[in-house]
Amino acid sequence: MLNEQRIAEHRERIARDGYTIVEGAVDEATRRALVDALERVEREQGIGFARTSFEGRRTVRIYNLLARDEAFWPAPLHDHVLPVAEAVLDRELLLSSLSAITLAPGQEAQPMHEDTQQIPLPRPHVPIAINALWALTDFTEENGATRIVPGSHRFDAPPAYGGTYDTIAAEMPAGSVMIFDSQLWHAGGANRTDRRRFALSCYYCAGWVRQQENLLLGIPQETAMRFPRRLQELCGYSVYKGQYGHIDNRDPIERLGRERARAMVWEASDRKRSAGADA
Ligand SMILES: O=C(O)CCC(=O)C(=O)O
Repeated sequence: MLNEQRIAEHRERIARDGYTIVEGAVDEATRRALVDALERVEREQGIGFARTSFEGRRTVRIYNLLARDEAFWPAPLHDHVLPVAEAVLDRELLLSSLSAITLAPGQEAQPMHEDTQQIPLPRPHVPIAINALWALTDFTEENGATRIVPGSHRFDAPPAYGGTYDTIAAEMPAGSVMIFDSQLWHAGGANRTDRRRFALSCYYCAGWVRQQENLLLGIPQETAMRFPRRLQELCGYSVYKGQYGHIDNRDPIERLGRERARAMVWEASDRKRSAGADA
């Protein structure tokens, strides 16, 4: 668990450089279990290489991980990562997607991009999404460590697709997590080794931004019912500021058999007003 000071330091680094690295976030048993689960899901569900140059034709991408194996459920709740994302966005953030990115030998460098460049907001803007890239094997220059342009989250434009830029490799030991503002220019590196580079991408967005994966439809309701409450909220069984995401004026978490977290904004403001009148 990170203390308040460490959380503030990571938040400040993200504001200044666009990214921070939490070393030693994932213990060895968890790291090993996640790699095993990825290999199992890939094998049992017959998942092969992606089919586009962006996703990587020698990269195995596994989307919608929460629906595929319970081993992935704790990841979005990790106490060295979620508090940092909450500090940047706010506690009402959502999980935008949870996927795996496994670079095989021979994978070429990915086109430089930023993760929210499809969103038509003038840059730079307030952080609207935070990506947490979990290094499940060492990330090295040789095996395709993510290439980044430090400070680029403050540039007034995204990179030209496929452009060449001065970058550094975000090298980090296995078990580290790089947390970054979605506006940071970045791309997967080229894997010139003979081993695979395993990573999880645990991507969060502000509670008022559309999620990248449609988790409410992609995860069967009977699976979501078994999640811890906080994971249900992160997936979208929650109402941002008591207003965005309600169903007929009710909290969607009630569909999972839980008590609502709080009143909708309209009810809450009436209550506030009558409390004021009574005072
Ligand atoms: O694999 C990586 O290091 C980064 C991948 C990435 O940025 C993406 O697919 O959006």
